[in-house]
Amino acid sequence: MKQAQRKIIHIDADCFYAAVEIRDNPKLKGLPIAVGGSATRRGVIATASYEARKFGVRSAMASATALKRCPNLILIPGRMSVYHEASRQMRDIFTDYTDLIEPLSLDEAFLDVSHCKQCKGSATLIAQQIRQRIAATVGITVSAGIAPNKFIAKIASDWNKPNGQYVVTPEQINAFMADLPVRHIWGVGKVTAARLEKQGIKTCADVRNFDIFQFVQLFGQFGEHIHKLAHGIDNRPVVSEWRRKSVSVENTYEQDLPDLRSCIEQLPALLESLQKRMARLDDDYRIQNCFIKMKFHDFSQTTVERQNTSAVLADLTMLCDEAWQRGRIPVRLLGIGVKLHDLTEGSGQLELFTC
Ligand code: TTP
Repeated sequence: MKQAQRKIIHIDADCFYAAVEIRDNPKLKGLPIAVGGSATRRGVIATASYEARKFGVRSAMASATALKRCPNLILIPGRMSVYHEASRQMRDIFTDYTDLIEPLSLDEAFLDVSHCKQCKGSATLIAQQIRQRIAATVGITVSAGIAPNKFIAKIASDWNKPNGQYVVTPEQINAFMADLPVRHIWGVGKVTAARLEKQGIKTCADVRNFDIFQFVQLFGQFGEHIHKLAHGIDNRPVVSEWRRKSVSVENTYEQDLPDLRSCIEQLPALLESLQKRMARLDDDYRIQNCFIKMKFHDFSQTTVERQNTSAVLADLTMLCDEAWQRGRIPVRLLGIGVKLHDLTEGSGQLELFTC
């Protein structure tokens, strides 16, 4: 049976740590900066701004070498907790489009948007929107590759870096792959590239001159892997290890909701948005209970959560009443949500005990 065409987006932030530092200290903009350990303590560079890269400063280089190449380099110690927060904000945006998210590192992830309904289902437009939202919310730029599989999407995200995106449609795969140097194939390092070159193989088009049996003879099982990827074939799914704990929606009102009745009047609209989000969950989730969040005019905030409640109007109304009684002043924000039980959790352990 023919597999349905997948739509994969690979998102990769541009000089991630350095971009976060520039965001938090705009005076650094346009200057050669790097995040890394001190040269006097044999530190290494984690990443460098594009201005520093012009001098040959690279990730994993000794900071002492980097300073030799670029004497005006501004070396900044890393702030991991800030990078983690930026990463979390990015992921929050991804989850608005799909739950099939496979993070590769703090600043990089695959998204399978094959079933995403936003932007009329166009992966190109979804990527554009995600990039705009990250720029507006996180304050850094990211690049994206859009393709029918992970392998090509990852290569494509580098094509228009920084702050750009590149699309490879199914029809364009052949042409896109032909000129691609074999070193771009995942798993092909310097040694394999040299071995391939000995056989006169420099590009994916050269690989395609061989049939798969010849290739397996020459390079063993790895040859099959190279041969498939050189044809742009990669059926690896996006594996999302991350599972949701809750789903929620909220709204900040232009004008405060003055009393309990006006809060209750907002519940049906919120419930409708929540149900839309819940419809995107897979079958392995069960609702544990329901909660409501209320932020009052004076910015104080309360959350009410009760066991055995569900995403139905009657339960929400009861929770809303309870939340309101805690403040009894106008409300600026109202949110509702459900806590989830994940049936896949602990399934590995079960297998250990079942014969
Ligand atoms: P990368 O995505 O490899 O690179 P980058 O985001 O800095 O730049 P580019 O625009 O070329 O993608 O790495 C992401 C972050 O991971 C990077 O900002 C710093 C960190 N990192 C290290 O700490 N050590 C390393 O050797 C590398 C490669 C990255």
